[in-house]
Amino acid sequence: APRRVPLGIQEVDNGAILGFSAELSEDHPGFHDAAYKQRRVNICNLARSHRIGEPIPHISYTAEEVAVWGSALTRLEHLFQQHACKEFQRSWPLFDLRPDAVPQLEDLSQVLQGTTGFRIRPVAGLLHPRDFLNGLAFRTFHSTQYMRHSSKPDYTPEPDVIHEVIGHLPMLADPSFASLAHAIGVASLAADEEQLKHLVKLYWYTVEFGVVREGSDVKAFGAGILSSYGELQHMAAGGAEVAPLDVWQPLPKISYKDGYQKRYFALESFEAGAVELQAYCASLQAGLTDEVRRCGARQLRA
Ligand code: H2B
Ligand code: FE
Repeated sequence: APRRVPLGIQEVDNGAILGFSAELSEDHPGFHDAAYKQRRVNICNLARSHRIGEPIPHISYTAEEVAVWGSALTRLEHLFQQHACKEFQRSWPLFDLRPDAVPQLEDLSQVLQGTTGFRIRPVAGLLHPRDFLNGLAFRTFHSTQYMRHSSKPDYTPEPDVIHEVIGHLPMLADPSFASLAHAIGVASLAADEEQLKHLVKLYWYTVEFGVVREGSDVKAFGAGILSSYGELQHMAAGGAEVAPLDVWQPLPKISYKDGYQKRYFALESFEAGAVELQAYCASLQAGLTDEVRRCGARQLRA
């Protein structure tokens, strides 16, 4: 059957969870912790039963979870002034994040709606890439609500509430960045499987691991950098190559497990990045700009 293109966020499935969900894999830091796994099941069930339009369920975080949150926040915050891009720093105070309490997604969603109109929808784990990107088309960010395992406070093999809130939300509150994320989302609606693979890479090397030029400096805007103390230091220390992003060129394979990135892709600005992404996205709409589309397809095959 042909794939049904969702017409609204209600038609985007939030139940297709990849990899981890509540059943953790053997190499997950919480694999041997039965209480942690039960906690995950409970929080995941809340996400599964959430309906669009309802408030996001309130979670009472435990003292242990608050401690993990607080230490991540405190350590990261010290690095932002020097290494986070100016858009991130401008949005940061809006969310009023404090080390002594894990913020509630419902409150954060309200803040976000007042800036770029993006809203948060809770999700049980790593969502299927097509559904995740489709959500962005409707200005919806799917966010997990559980905390990483306390034995590895600096590491998580999957998205958790620290990654989503500290890494993603400040950027989504920025109008230029929000339009870039929205452009990727809209393109995903029309994308076939091959095009989707490229979009997932574009998302990965911008929204997750992107850097942006500010004069002669390179600053982080990707959530995977900004929510990881180790990755941010790695980037700040010039530990990786920095290449310009060309949306038409094939991008390296994504790995969730190879440690820090070996190469970052840099935007000249979010405005320029959004324009290029929109051109690529337009080329995915069959018949719209044949010339551009052929040129894009040729480059992607090369
Ligand atoms: N799911 C969740 N819950 N958070 C993410 O940040 C996320 C996701 N990112 N699914 C997506 C996939 C991304 O890595 C790309 C589109 O695959
Ligand atoms: Fe992410």
